[in-house]
Amino acid sequence: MSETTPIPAELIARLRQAQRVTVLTGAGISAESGVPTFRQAQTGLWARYDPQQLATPQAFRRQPQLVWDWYAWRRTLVAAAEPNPGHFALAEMERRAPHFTLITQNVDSLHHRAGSRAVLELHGNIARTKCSREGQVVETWPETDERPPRCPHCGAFLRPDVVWFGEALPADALDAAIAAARAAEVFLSVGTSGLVHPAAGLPLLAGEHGASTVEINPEATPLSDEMTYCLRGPAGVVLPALVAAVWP
Ligand code: BV8
Repeated sequence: MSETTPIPAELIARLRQAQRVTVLTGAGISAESGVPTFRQAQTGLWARYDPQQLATPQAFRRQPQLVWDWYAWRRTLVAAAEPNPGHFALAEMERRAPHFTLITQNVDSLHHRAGSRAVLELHGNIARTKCSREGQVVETWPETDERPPRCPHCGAFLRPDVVWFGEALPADALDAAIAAARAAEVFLSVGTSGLVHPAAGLPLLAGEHGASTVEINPEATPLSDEMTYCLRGPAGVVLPALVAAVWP
């Protein structure tokens, strides 16, 4: 296991007395659960596809079956995954901090499965399916060999209920995330490359409003230089250590 940064005593003190704690997570927190991150080379038959090209309305319009099959493959990966100590540490933090908000870019439900309750899903959830025309969530549809299946109400293709590149984020989740970033005394940015907007702007917004900001990531990101602290290490190791140090 690579060396992880020791946790500064001043961060422990700040987090212990913080009333409002906000956390943003990205694909990196699910890496130790075996869910490939968004920019890690994809495996198997998906290796030749760039997720950034597939996760778009254009790709779905051009190749609906390919995009549907990609998400079906990712749903099986996610279904086989278990929350890891990083997810559980954030569920514990939610129980300990007086006011706690968890914002995630992930679409894998692992925070919910680890016991986190108030989760803001900025990019939707791969377990939900919606009509590509009317936009409403569809729970069941007639068994069919056709891929994608069709909306039982209007006949348009069904699609995953996730936010693709070029699509607006759910306004209520984004508004709540912005408010939680502005109000935070401590803001943790965990397992995100800080490349995808508007999520990547949240840590900077928190810092501009006086929060102590903490990046938890084995690698540096474009956000690193703006952060108050950078804890270099895997979320599954650093987060449990942080929670144990702050709330022994
Ligand atoms: C929008 C769902 C406007 C689908 C995803 C400026 C402002 C606003 C928009 C833009 C802008 N500039 C460009 C844009 C457009 C675009 C964008 O940001 N492009 C980028 C690439 C330049 N943004 C959008 O299109 C957004 N929409 O702004 O709409 C609008 C407004 C009104 C009306 C119409 C339109 C929509 C973005 C959402 C895209 N959907 N996901 C799906 O999952 O299939 S984003 C996708 O990337 C995932 O959600 C993923 O979570 C996210 C970000 O990636 P990360 O989570 O950071 O994962 P990544 O692999 O990149 O990094 C992993 C990190 O973990 C690494 O740093 C690694 O070191 C670290 N790590 C690895 N192991 C560990 C670890 N960390 C800790 N522990 C470990 N063990």
